[in-house]
Amino acid sequence: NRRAKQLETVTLGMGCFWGPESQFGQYPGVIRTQTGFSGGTSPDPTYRNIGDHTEVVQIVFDASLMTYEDILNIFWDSHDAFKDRYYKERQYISLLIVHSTEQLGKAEKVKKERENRYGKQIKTDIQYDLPFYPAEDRHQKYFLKRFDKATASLFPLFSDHKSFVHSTIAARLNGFVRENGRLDNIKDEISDWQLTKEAETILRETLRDIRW
Ligand code: MHO
Repeated sequence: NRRAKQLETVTLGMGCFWGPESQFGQYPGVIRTQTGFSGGTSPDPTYRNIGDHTEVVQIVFDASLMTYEDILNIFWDSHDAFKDRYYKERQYISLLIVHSTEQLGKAEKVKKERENRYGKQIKTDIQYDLPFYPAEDRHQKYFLKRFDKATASLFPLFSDHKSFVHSTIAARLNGFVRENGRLDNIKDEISDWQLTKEAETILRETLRDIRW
């Protein structure tokens, strides 16, 4: 795989962050996913002390495989951004953090196209490059961690919990356990991940253990 990667970050609030982390984890253009909090002003947000922040998923994607517009369309297709009010103040609002003026321009354009298509105003709160605070470990790769055996065999492949969370493998499997993504596609990708033979064997066994 000699293609030059073009890494870009996107930060999305679309309800409880467990779901979107799993959903976006399936796409071959997605390199890494992480849950967290953003969009507010209160210092050091946590799940129990979220203040005026919103649950978000932060995604690093490869723009040579998937465009920012693709991500925006998946984002707006996958939650109701036409509502004025959301359950629990700002915790579950529709939020888009843009990380560059280029992203802002594209976001405005896609938003307008969709508003014309649906004849309704999109209420997504669009903010410029606000800080992202990672959520607690237990909220990272939440659905994958429901599979005790799979998690136990994957953990030793990583030096620490953070590198597990940041891995493409964990992102894909966290999608896969929720029926996001296909087993064949993941198997095809495994050789791109430059794993050791041992790690590859563990991963193939883990895949066999989960979902069925
Ligand atoms: N426990 C909540 C949502 C969790 S999400 C991390 C529920 O299932 O209603 O906000």
